[in-house]
Amino acid sequence: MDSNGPAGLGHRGGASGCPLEGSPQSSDRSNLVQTCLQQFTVTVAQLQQIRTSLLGSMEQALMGQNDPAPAVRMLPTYVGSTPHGTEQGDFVVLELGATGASVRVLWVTLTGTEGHRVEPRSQEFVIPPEVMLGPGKQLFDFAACCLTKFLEALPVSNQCLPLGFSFSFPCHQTGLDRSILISWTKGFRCSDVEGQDVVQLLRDAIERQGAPSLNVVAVVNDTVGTMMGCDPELGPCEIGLLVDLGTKACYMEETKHVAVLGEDLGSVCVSIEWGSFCDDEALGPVLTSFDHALDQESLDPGAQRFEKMIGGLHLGELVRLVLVDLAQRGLLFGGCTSPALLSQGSVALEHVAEMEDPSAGTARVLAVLQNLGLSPEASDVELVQRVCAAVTTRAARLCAAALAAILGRLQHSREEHALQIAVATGGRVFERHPSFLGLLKETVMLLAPECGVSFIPSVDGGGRGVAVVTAVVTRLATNRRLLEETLVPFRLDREQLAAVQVQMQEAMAKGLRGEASSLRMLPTYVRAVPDGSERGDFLALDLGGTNFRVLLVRVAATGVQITSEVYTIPELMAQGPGQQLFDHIVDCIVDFQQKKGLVGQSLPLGFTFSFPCRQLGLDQGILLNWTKGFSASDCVGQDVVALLREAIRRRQAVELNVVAIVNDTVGTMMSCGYKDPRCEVGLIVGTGTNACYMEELQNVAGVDGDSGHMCINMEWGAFGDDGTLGVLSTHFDASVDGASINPGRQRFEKLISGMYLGEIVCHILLHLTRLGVLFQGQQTQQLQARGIFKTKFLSQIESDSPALRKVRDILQGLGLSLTSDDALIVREVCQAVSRRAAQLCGAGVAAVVEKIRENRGLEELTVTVGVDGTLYKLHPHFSRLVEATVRDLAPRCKVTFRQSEDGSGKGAALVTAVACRLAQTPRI
Ligand code: 0WK
Ligand code: BGC
Ligand code: BGC
Repeated sequence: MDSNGPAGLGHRGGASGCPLEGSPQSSDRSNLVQTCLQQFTVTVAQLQQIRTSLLGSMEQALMGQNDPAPAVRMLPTYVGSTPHGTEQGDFVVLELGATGASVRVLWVTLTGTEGHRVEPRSQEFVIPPEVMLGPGKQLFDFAACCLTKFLEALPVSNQCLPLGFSFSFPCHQTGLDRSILISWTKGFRCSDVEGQDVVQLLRDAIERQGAPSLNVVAVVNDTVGTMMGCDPELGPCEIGLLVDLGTKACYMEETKHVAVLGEDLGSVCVSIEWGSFCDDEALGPVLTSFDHALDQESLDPGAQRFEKMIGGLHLGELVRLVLVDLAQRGLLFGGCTSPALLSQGSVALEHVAEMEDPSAGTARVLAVLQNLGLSPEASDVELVQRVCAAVTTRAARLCAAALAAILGRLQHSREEHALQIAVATGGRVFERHPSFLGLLKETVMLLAPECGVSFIPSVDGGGRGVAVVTAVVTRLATNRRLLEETLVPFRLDREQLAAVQVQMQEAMAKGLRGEASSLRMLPTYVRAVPDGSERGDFLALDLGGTNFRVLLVRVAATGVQITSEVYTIPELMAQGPGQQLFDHIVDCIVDFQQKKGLVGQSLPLGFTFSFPCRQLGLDQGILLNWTKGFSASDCVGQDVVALLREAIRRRQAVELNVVAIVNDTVGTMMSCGYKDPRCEVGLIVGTGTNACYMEELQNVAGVDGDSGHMCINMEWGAFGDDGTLGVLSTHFDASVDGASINPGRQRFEKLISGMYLGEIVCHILLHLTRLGVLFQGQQTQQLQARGIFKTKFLSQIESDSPALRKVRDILQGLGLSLTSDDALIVREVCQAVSRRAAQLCGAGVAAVVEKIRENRGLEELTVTVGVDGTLYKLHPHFSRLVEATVRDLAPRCKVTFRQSEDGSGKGAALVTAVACRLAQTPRI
């Protein structure tokens, strides 16, 4: 046995354990003691190595790599946001394991930002050793019993009290109220608990005890409680550091870096079970024989090696082992020991803290040693204090190296070298030891000088923090319930969708028969899709979508070539005098002709006019009403081709031959039909929405002929204007409709199309803010502004990762500050609104293709739908949801959705080309 380590008991010294002869001289003694204590010195290089190794293990564990098993566990806690101080209410907190061999029950009243701070009431119950080592059921019954005793003393009404369970052992948490114990630490060894959900065990015990109605809302580890208990004025703290009997830390990590979570849900508190850190290379050199001896005599040899060098449960024992060794080597207490000194655990943290307390002085040290049955000499005092300091200094420095590893992790994940961060500290080693925090700070400065770290002691051992987590969880649960209640009307089931399909088919039939129906089913005089023999140059106009386009379309044997220009229609013009609007259209055509060298050429022109028009012929369309934010005067009831021709006339020296007016759905169908002759349906889901399809002429009242087909513009945007969709419409939809320039009209469109989805989302966000579910209930002017929440935001927010960064950017762009919970809720609202829109659109398409199938008496129909529109094309999930709904509601139709590449301008040109071809073909 080397001279610098613990010796076996009893084979050295006299009856009272004192040596027979000649202790070394005091100077030698001091050097020999110094040599012994040298072992506890950890160099900066060793600390750096420990830091690096710990950081490596942390990142390995975060990435979910298990081979080899990481030396530390990184356990997500499901706590996603640091408190924002608005938490309110009364909460019961049960602490098990945070305070060692005792259970602590607290009553915490949170008063939000306004209220004054209310001191928690608490009571501590010592756990009998046999309960700490006995059956788990007994331990949880003991805890439930403590709860009952504590609450009996309080004037609690019988309302159900939210309880936060602080359980401070390594656990796999699978939810805010579900946590599986991995292994006991800190002297606990109850049976039948490891591998169990400790929340369920507590709930069962509370039930067995018949304790007053307590609702275990959340399970929290003491480090999380410490971090969450951080005074919001001083914090927020993003690291929780606990050195009590055990030691551990937690910090806020980006969820996308936590493999088991695997999604970008903002940040989550991850607790680091670093007590088990034991990298031989890094830690081996600093482990002393005293550490090995302590480990061997512990309940869990080989486990929690790092904790056994830092935790308050072990510091006293380490000091004791060194004192015994030094005494038995005659370097202390005259070589005398005492039964107390020789008995494990006789030197506690409190003793060490007292003996190191500079203000306590020699007297206190002597008193402690005498209580241990020793008769120390004055010279022993200084040596004993040095032993204490050696052990605790090492502990503080090792703890600092571990903290520096977290700082390194955050510097990395936040790409912030000069990290500024607040650390909440808790635990008796911090509270009781005079210099532990100071040593730790000093060492952190050494290891991470670039970081600005502030240390904020937790005020009441994390109890308040656990209550805050419980409050946050309760708030989140309430928010979830309120969110569900708000969004449930948007979650349409198959039955509701099938009902929409049937109602639409009925409205189609009525409209075709010319009966009263919200679907006008307008004949378009387009009887066939192009057959590929069309040729020539054509001008096309495309008005009614996001952009107004003028196109030159060259149809040749080799295909179709398009050149186009985009022009804007200012809102003022769209809502101004009709004459001004059509003059502007002609101005754009002239500008286009000049740019493309077409001046003086009178090319046949096809006009895509995406508004409801009763067509009296291919080149005659009476505008029935405006939609989509247009309301130009003196147009409704007019033939828009005539209006265009008048504008051309007003602009002398312009020759234009307007041949056809088509709806954008028809243009889209024709454009896709040019490549795919099965394309017999046109669908637009953009600013507005609508569909057309090839109907049997015999079914179209008011149009001569009963053979062949005609394309019908359904104007399905107006579906439900007769109230049929009333059941589906929510008060948010009613608000959007009420605020629109055409209230009561285009109800189906207002549930589906791009002009309105953003508005619907905005109204829901305002509603949820009023309920306090969002943005901490802070109403903001910005969101009140009409049209502020663009529909394109839905596409951006719902496009998978990094969803939440996008949500933040967008809402911060609107001047809103938000938490990650807010971001998640906003995304869920967007998903609910767009999903409903896509499903309703799918129900509409299902009605149309089923109509065609029934028209043709087919068992199975194969058909293509030509689609255009920004929402359908750009939203990440919209098209897939539409297609899935059609597959579900029209299983006997094999439907291909073909996105139009060139827009409906090409379609308008093709309709014009067909008209020109037919005009040249002599009628037989
Ligand atoms: C592009 C078509 C145009 C149609 C538009 C609809 O060429 O005729 O009106 O799509 O989509 P929006 O631009 O309204 O999103
Ligand atoms: C436990 C941790 C706990 C820490 C401080 C450790 O022994 O494993 O879960 O947070 O002690 O109480
Ligand atoms: C119009 C339709 C058009 C659709 C898509 C609706 O508002 O009434 O004619 O097809 O928008 O642009």
